[in-house]
Amino acid sequence: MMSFFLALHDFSPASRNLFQTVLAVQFIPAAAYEVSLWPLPQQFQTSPVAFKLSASRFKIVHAPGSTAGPSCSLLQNAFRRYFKYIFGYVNEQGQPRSRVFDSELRELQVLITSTDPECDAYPSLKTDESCKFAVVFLTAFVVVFVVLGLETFSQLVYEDDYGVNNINKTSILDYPRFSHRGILLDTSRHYLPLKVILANLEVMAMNKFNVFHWHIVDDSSFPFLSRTFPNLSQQGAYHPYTHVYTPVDVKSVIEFARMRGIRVIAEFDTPGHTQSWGKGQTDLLTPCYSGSSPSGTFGPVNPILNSTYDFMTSFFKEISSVFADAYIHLGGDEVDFSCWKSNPDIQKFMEQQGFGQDYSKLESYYIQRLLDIVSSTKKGYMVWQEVFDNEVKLKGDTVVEVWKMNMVEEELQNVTGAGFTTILSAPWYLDYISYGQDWKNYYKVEPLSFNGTPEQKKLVIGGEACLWGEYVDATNLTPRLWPRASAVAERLWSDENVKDIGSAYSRLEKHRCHMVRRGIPAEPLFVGHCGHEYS
Ligand code: CP6
Repeated sequence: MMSFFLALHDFSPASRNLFQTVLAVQFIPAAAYEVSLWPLPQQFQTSPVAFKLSASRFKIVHAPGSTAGPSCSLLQNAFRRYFKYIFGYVNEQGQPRSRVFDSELRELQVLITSTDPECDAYPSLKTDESCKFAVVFLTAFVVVFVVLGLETFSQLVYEDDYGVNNINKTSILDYPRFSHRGILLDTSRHYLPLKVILANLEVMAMNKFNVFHWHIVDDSSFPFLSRTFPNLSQQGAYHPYTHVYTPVDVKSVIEFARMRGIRVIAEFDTPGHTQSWGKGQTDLLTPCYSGSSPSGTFGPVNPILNSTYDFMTSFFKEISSVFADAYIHLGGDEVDFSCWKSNPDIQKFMEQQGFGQDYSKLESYYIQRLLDIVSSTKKGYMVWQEVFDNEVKLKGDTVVEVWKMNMVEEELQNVTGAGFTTILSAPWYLDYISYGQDWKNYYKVEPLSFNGTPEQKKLVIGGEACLWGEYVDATNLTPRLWPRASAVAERLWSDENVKDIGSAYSRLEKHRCHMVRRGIPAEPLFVGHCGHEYS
């Protein structure tokens, strides 16, 4: 058995967001052996020296002195998961227990250095992500970075020509470029079964995404089961029992995500995109008029009734306790003014308020009151860019999501110029499909290419790949999302200089095979085959 030099690093607060793996004594750069990692780590050195891994002897263990131990279920769970990923494919009869290798790696020791390892904590924006590993040692400040490090470790393991698992001497120091790396899934246009959501959270972890933006309700259906207003899903879901997310379902999504260092940010989009809300809550939506009488159809949330704000107060009180994240996404996009314009009571209100014919002022009036309601629940909020564009007064910690595809750079410049943090989703609408390799367009995006001071650039905290649900359900979601979203994952994780398309292609092709081998139906990039197919 091989002995390892353990490089222990003190993690000062400034370098908290690193993880590091040190595999061995000395580094031999410019490896002949071609490893394939996705997303590419910040610092990484490998050598042709390889060690064997045996399923019967290799163990992931807690290092002596680690501040986390076997009672940390998040870590135990991750150890088990990654052990299975590494050895799950080995034909057990093919590896007799007595076989001994010249150089063998028997342990990966996991060392947590923080006095508070945050084992039961819910991940937050401020959670630093970094881990450091040497094949033998995986060091991180708090436990969630170990999960990221284990993923990287597992990607380093490869099967040699004899079907034996190997890992090369490698040293990695890693941390993300952006702290908000999200995927938006839409469960309103089509209901997504729980197991599809969980499976995709697992793939998100493989790609080091850390935010699940859950666009949970919209015009089409209201699958969220509210305890306070059960009629919303009773009337507004596609089916009141089979097509809803119960409080227990939501809890299980949040816990499954937490185990993987992923935050769950729920979006309850108002005042537009709310047709389904109206089915179970009378007087919430604005009655539209044709001429002087109601037409029987409804528009956005009715902003002129006190009952609307009473409802929102109770509703968001519940939401703020069901969803653990410090942020709620409040939507605010694409409000259609035609119904408001048709309604005589709204016209009267516009006059009283002195809004003239500017219905964006009415929208702002509503959003302003809603924001005050949500602030009183002690949550922060995220909004789509229109809310900022309409000059609504926002709390300083508001996150503005830039989604419109025109004038993206100007928008980033304006939002950050006003001092707000922002995330970018405009270039990453994965529901848009076309012939060919569109992942390259996602990959080439440089989120900081707008005109702005260094302070402004710091306000761009990340981005999201969006998969809107109009043409997507459980049958096609996973292959449509992966590996196309993986391109976004590397853009948000790796250094800005990591942009060589050729290198990305060959690594992403292997990463896609990696996902397929783990049971994920990720679609191919182009012609070719996966190495595991013939085994
Ligand atoms: N649903 C909601 C949508 C979209 C938005 N909000 C959307 C708009 C344009 C495109 C894709 C999606 N389907 N609620 C906009 C944020 Cl191209």
